[in-house]
Amino acid sequence: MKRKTLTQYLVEQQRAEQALEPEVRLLIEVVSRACKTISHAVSKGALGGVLGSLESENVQGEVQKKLDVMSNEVLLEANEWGGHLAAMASEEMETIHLIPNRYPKGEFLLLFDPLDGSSNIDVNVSIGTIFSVLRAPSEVSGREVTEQDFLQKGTTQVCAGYAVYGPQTMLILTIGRGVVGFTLDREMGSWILTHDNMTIPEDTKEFAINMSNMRHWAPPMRRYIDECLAGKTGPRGKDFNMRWIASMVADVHRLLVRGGVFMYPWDAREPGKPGKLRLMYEANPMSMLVEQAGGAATDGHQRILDIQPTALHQRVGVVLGSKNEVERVTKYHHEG
Ligand code: AHM
Ligand code: MG
Repeated sequence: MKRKTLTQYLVEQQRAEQALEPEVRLLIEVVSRACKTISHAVSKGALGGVLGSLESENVQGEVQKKLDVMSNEVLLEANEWGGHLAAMASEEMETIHLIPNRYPKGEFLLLFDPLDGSSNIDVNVSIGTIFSVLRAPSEVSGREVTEQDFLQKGTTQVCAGYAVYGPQTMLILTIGRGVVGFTLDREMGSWILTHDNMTIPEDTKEFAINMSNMRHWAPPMRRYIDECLAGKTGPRGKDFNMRWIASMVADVHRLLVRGGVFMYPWDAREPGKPGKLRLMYEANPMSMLVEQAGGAATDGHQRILDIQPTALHQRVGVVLGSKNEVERVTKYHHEG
């Protein structure tokens, strides 16, 4: 059987009811090509001299790994010249990156976490790249794009996806018509459609959370996990399994393949921050993917995609995955 490539999939989508604009198709092709470059560097590890940290810190005060910075540069360079973007924003950069004047500008805004799961780089555990695409507000033509133009709700995302660099390198994508997965064929250098119509079952017996933070959680979060841990004889009447990879891409990938619920809630270590994960680079694109796969995503109180961002690097609590579990966690938060 002849396998479908990413390009074929995108061309078909473009032809089907004009579901994909040509500029977005180009954008996805360019991002996926950059992810191949990053995948190659990741797989070389110590042989490529890419492991370890730099002296620098990013805007959130986190020490930058060599691969964080390299991946950021790969994505910027790949996307600057194609004429499809108005500007970019990255978890690793303080402010937005404008398209240099020597290149034509397009209608779209690209946001990314160039290398998610940084703490796993040096220990050879799966990591990834997450991206989100917005349409620039129409009034930007004729003026410079500003940070404010990026502050759009997740519901306005045109497409979203991630690449996961694991035992296989995969690209998972939504253009708002379900979720599809491609596996990188390293010999051919092409992305092959291997996971058509990825869906998340409504129920699950598996949760993902960093349990070492339990003592810092709010009471509704503790209640939910306590009930899961009580097993068959507890209020849930079933045993739960737990997984925590500490790379959101890899944890979300597992949900898309076999269901589950992923949580990074608010905790009392930093009471002023709503959570650890970033709304624009992590929570919004993953929430779009999860919803498109039939799951749900909230911050414990409201749908993540409905949150009006107020800052580019805004943080948020995250509860996403199998619908019935996400609804339960959210209900517990409403009950207080
Ligand atoms: P990063 O973007 O700096 O790598 O941080 C985000 C990562 C997520 O991928 C993961 O879910 C979380 O941080 C793990 O955090 P912790 O080490 O606190 O368990
Ligand atoms: Mg990240």
